[in-house]
Amino acid sequence: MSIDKSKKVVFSGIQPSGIPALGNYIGAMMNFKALQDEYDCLYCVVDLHAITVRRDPKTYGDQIRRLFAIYVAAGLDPEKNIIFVQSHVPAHSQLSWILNCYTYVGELGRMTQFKDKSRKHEENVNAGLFNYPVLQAADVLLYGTHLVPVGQDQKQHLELARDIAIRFNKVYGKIFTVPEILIPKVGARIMKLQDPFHKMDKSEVENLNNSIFLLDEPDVIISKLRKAVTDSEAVVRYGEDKPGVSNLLTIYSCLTGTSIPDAEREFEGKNYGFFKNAVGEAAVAVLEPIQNEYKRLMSDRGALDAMMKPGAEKAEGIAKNMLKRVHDAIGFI
Ligand code: AQP
Repeated sequence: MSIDKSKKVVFSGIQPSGIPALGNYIGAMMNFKALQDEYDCLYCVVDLHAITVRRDPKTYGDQIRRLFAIYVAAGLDPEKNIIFVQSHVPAHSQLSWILNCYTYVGELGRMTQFKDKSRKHEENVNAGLFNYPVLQAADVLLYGTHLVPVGQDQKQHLELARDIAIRFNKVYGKIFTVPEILIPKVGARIMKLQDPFHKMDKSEVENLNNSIFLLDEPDVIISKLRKAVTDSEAVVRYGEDKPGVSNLLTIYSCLTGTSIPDAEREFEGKNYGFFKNAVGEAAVAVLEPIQNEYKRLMSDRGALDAMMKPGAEKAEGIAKNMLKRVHDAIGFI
């Protein structure tokens, strides 16, 4: 694919910081898939972002490959989309440095993810963690992106990316497209199964029953959903007073394409055991085919690595042009 000027451009990425969780799938990947026919889409394995936390060099390469394979297995077509690994395109780091000079320390210090992650990784509050949103701005702005499909937690970062683009354009003219943020109406924040007040993460380590990982075996998926926290009302209803049940209803609704009111009607008079089983079956029905395709792709690492090349080359071609425009605008010789 090359960028077709008549189509809008979509960019998004996921960190190879573990096996994606159901939250990543519902909040981000399902939208990636839905957009691929109508837009020119770039989907990135953001491996530079993920090194804000220490990674084991012996396993990091495979973690990156796994996420790439999951993208493809989940239905992102490498012919239709530009699917690539961030570190294969040096322009991301290069533009990131430049944009650092158009971003204020005060803005970065206000980012809630920086505050949360600084608490979570007290022993390694590195400058990369602080500058993370600037690299994200570079990712998006390099491709003239119109739309960025993300979950709710990324809204603040993308608002900053918009501010950086507007600020840069004010000085140098219309260099960057100011991107719109595309957050799903339902499923933008899937919560932990055992603690529905906090978002489900792929880097979950404290309690593995909190997250469903896309490569969990079907019996594990069913068992995690059976153990999900609910309440004592025994009525399948969506409401602020029912965070556990509402989270499960959201998962069911997104995975089956049933609206929340229809799902409530479907489970009227049914007990929580029945409801949780149905959510488990819906998750297995969606994830099992992805897992089978993933296994097939991972069985031939050579072919998988070769699949990464065209995406990186196409992305690099577009990114280099934008970087040149930025350099010219600034006055580099
Ligand atoms: N729980 C979620 N519900 C809906 N969308 C979510 N996203 C993440 N969690 C949820 C969206 O997934 C995309 C990729 O985000 P990421 O790579 O930052 O994933 P993560 O699971 O948040 O990352 P980690 O490594 O597990 O880090 P932390 O410690 O932050 O949890 C984004 O579009 C995101 O919105």
